[in-house]
Amino acid sequence: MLDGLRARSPAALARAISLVENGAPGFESLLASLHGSLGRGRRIGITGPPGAGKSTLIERLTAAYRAGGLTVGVIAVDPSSPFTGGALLGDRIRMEQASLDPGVFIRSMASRGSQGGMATATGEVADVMDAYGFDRILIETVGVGQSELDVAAAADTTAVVLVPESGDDIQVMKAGLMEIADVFVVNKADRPGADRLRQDLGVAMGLRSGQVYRHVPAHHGPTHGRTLGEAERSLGASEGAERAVRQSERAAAATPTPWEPPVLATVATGNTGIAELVDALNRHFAHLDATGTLATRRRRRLDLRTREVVDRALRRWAWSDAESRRHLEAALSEVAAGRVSPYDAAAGIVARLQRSEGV
Ligand SMILES: Nc1nc2c(ncn2[C@@H]2O[C@H](COP(=O)(O)OP(=O)(O)O)[C@@H](O)[C@H]2O)c(=O)[nH]1
Ligand SMILES: [Mg+2]
Repeated sequence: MLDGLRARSPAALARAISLVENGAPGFESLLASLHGSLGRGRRIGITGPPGAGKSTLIERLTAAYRAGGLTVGVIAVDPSSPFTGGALLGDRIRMEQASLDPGVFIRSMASRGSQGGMATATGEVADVMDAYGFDRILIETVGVGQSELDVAAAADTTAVVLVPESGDDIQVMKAGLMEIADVFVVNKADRPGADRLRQDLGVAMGLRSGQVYRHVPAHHGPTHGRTLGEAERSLGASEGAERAVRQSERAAAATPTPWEPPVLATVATGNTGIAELVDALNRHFAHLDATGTLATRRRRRLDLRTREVVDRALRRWAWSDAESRRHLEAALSEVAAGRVSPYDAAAGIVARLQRSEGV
């Protein structure tokens, strides 16, 4: 399989992705072998409510990247089954037009990954695509819950797609999408209310960056944007004002300019605003790179991945043990009868594992 991947065989890629997605025997050693080839591809999360036009945008983005000579891997994460979900079936039919091109590979992930969280499974499939050599890896998720936010967190750049239909802006604040957005896309800008939504998002972003600046010392006068109490504490009773200003200026120079998520308008079906979106994604990546945030994000990703692999190994170890399963079965009728709590039953199983392995 490794040879096939190195030879850039699409069939080997499809097999490798299935192996990883299903957590089939050997998938972890495959991923371990690929680790040295990672880091070329840029991972871009496209998230937002169902029907916002994420798939249509991805199709347009893919076409734009292909026109620029870049190859594209697409991962569509959808909790509904690809065989029953009508919308996803629609996606597939439209996406398959792109997949006739060998520079594009599209994979729908219906399962949450049998061996762990959806975010981990998605990240592992993205690794395979990265190692294979795709320049851009686009990950579509429906932005509705924590697991989707986790998937988005696994990307280098996250674009949040909204539409000028009822109350998306409010939904965004509630769902935590505001915090993860590097780029906002107001799609269906051909519909009424698009300008209003862009304005609202702009105002919300302004409020957010206001909070960011509150922690950056001001150049002229230390109290601007902060409470007097805070300013006094940071100044100290004996410090001269000039010295405080010099310190503020040094701190401001050392703080990289924060990224302000742009709010773009697109009409995915009309191919409008796509070049601007490509440009915004490029600018964000350049910003990540220049500020060292890219390395930080990727390091955090590897930290999470390593922890997840440990968790997975522990789960496998605990439940592959026949005694653990027997202990659980034996305890269950007591638990069901209300005589033993699940916590006591679990403690018994853990204690037995510790004894048996001499932990
Ligand atoms: N009017 C209009 N419709 C769009 C636009 N973008 C996508 N659509 C339509 O919206 C529907 C949902 O699009 P889809 O890409 O499947 O949304 P997803 O669920 O976010 O992936 C489809 O019927 C698209 O043709 C747009 O910019 N304007
Ligand atoms: Mg879709």
